[in-house]
Amino acid sequence: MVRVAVMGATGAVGREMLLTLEQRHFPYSSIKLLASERSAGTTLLFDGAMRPVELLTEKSFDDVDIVLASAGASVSKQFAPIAAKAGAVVIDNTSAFRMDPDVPLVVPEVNAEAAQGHNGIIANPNCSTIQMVVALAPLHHAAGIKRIVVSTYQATSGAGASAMAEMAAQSKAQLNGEPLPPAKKFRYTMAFNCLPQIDVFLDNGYTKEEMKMINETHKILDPEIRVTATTVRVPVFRGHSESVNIETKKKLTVADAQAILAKAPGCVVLDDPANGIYPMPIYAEGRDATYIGRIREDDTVANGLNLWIVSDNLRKGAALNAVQIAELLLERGWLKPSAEVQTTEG
Ligand code: 25A
Ligand code: L14
Repeated sequence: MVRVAVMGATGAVGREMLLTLEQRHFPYSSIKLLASERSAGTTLLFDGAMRPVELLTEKSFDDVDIVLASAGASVSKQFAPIAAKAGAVVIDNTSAFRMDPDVPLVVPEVNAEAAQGHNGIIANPNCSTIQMVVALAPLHHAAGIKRIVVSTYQATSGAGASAMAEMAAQSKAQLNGEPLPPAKKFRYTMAFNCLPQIDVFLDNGYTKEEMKMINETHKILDPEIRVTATTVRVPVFRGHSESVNIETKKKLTVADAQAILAKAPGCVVLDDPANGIYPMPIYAEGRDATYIGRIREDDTVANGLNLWIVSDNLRKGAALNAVQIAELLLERGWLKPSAEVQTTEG
């Protein structure tokens, strides 16, 4: 039994973390809901009881074993090291530590072993990266992926609860023929639009979201794979979709890829185009799997495949992956930092 804290418990991801812990009967002995002064003093329903939301402070972690963090990168940068120093393991859902060489970046279906080497902080990858590597790792192990070209169709919930509310209000106004509320969370109107920008632009012309997909795929799966990405926000509340083109060293037929993915952990093949069967965000919403369909050969290169990959960004893309990492630490006895294990044993 472990003592759990959720940092950013009132946000879109924090709420999904609580729901996921409850649904999976996570063996907690106590639970702490942490947020900013905006929501400290309110309550949230968790596992059959109303629980108080507490203000996050440096003293929040003294009686905590596992922290699930999703209060933004700046909050994690400030508080994750404090929590780790207090003896907790932080599973951090923000971008703060993902590319830190001392911090494992973990998708349990793909690189569970990496979690063992933690020093008190484990990073949860970006939502778009997670669903892509869950689907591509089994194909990479079978045939060696050389190159990935991905375009994403990302839901607004990735930008938080207020971003979802902004799109809803704009949609309602548009359909009622009223003036649209101004864009705040997004740079332009999100309703009935697509925005080819997620996060800020970098010097190389890519957005930060695009570079996260590239760099994180290298860290989790294989630094040798060449990856290029275009990330686009679409007017969907929940569920990211991805059009993915891969080139492999060995030939994979459509049937090969379907058979490999049908057996792969966390993957569900929905690929029967004749009967209109393919993954969609409205189907993935609230579910745990990564759904793969529209698998077809790309005959413009030697060994090319196209795939359509969909998953719930708040679920496998964030909360579920974090809870799975926590379950992994418990199952394997990896709660202690690896440095401490070495000191005590050697
Ligand atoms: O993923 P998000 O949505 O971006 O959330 C990030 C998380 O990080 C926390 C934050 O807590 C949130 O839990 N966080 C951010 N900075 C932090 C810090 N410095 C921090 N935690 C600790 N230290 P929070 O306490 O800041 O925010 C919780 C409430 O405050 C609202 N809010 C956010 N920004 C605001 C603001 N209020 C005023 N001004 C701002 N600038 C925040 O709104 C929340 O109520 P919201 O966007 O999260 O939700 C708006 C309404 O929607 C409800 N709601 C939220 N999620 C869901 C939901 N309803 C149904 N389902 C959901 N999944 C909220 O209850 C609210 O009514
Ligand atoms: O890096 O706005 O985990 O949809 C994931 C969601 C970055 C922002 C991350 C979004 C975030 C992104």
